[in-house]
Amino acid sequence: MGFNQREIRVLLRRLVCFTVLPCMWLFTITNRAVAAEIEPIPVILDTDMGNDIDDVFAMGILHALHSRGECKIVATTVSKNHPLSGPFCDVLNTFYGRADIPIGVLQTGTTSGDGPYLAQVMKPLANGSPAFAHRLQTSNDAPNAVAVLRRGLAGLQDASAVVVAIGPLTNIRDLLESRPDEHSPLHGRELVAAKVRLLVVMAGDFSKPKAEFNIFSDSIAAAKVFNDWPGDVVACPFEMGEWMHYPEMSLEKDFRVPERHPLLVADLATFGGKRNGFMAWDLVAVLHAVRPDRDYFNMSKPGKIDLDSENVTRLKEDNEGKHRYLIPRGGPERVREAITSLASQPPSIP
Ligand SMILES: [Ca+2]
Repeated sequence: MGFNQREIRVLLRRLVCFTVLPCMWLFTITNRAVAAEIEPIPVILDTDMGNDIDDVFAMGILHALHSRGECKIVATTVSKNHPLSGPFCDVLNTFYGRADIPIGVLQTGTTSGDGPYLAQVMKPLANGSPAFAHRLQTSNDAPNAVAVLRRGLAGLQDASAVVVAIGPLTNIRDLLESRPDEHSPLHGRELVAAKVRLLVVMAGDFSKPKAEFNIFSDSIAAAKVFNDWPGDVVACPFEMGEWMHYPEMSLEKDFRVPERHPLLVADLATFGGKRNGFMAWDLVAVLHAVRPDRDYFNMSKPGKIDLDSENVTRLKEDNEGKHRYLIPRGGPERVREAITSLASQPPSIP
């Protein structure tokens, strides 16, 4: 039995309609779904680099997540007004192959001490050359942190950014109160409402009535942020660092390349070789900021975080509230493996 030309055309048309087109449609939506899933999260890190060692490793983790395509570091801002805090961030950005990430520094912060490792890491070698490559020589040459925050946010898609603050909340408060400028016609709070989908802060202590460093170092700023931030806030409180220690074994065994590693030099300067690991507050905050949906942690009920007269943080539960805080979930092994693998991941340029 044969087909005439008209019958062949009808058969071909049906073949295209019922097989080829559905396959193309399925291929397109599958590709879109995959693309949406792997779109890197734009992240802004605000750090008091120089006060504690965990900021150093948290920044290392963030760069590892950037290298893996999970996030894109849009800007680094510094909430510690020390001349070497900005250059130290430049060292880490450069070490990980991203010297072009903008760095902003506040000029009148509440913590300005030398800290344990800034001078040691930035100390030149015996021949006078820098131990680690960097361009920024002093924080005084860096632009103001709020200008960098505003410029970074203004260039992002709406509701896309995650801001992670791992120091006193001075810059974050100043961002909220910032006025329209050449970067955006929006007031700071409007700009945040438009661009930021999540603020993660290492702040507070919900397990005992105790004032935590990032809160009491600038409690006015902290209160302002908890009262006025327009979107969702997740706090990584002090007790998460008690639960999650960065283990000594990782420092000894995981860092193989290159020979001089700024994370290890900073760790050595901090502990003088007597390594016992350290509380990983800021590492937990950064991990949650980029991977909020991995069930690493339990979450409190929603509510509103307030400070009392002693700067103790408390969450008043409210189903409509936008604040939550992280709670340990079982044993620390799974999170410990994630943070040690990421912190020791060799630098690479994606
Ligand atoms: Ca910190």
